Amino acid sequence: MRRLLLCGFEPFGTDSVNPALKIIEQLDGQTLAMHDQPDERFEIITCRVPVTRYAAIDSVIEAIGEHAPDTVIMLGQASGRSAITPERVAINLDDYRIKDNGGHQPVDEPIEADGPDGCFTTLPIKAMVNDLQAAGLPASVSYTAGTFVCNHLFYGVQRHLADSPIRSGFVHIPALPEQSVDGRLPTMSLESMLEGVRVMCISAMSHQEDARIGGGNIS
Ligand code: PCA
Repeated sequence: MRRLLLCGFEPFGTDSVNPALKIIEQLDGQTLAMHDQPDERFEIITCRVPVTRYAAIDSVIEAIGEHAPDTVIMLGQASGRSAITPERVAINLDDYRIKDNGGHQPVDEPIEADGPDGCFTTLPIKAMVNDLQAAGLPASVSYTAGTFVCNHLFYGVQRHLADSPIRSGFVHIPALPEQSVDGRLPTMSLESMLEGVRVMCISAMSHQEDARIGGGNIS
């Protein structure tokens, strides 16, 4: 059976939960059917990722070696976002506003000395956003994954898989309602995010080519 590796970060900063971790815990071991091919199923395997520079990349590279997936989707929380946002690009820069869970706080350091400035996702992100929106879920392409550990992991995994047929990319998800009890952050329910991640997994496994849909930001 084909396999999709779904990676989710642990809690970090002042948060005691991370929706990414809750999602991978619930989807671990599930099988899903491809678009329009109910008989063809694939399995979701998962990887719990520490919010620590380099250790995060190592944990996903190890899981890729162990499970030989077709596709890798990495999930992280982006507090303040109100939609599910597949990321277009990772940049070769660590600039942390807070310490990671290992106590590191690099300022303006490259992730890979002499590595390329940026790496693009190899997931069909416009098709994924289209499928999310068709399912009634708020979604848009994001053109920055930030400069903290999510971008760091995204960059490291894209570099590791640069010459591989395995497709990979990163998706930021909003905070959970319980992370915004003062109502200051936009949130999304765990049920909606679970549905969204299922939709994205099926979409990524089903679309060999990305959809050609106009988009981008003007700002
Ligand atoms: N979000 C952080 C790191 C871990 C996570 O879930 C980020 O956006 O960099």
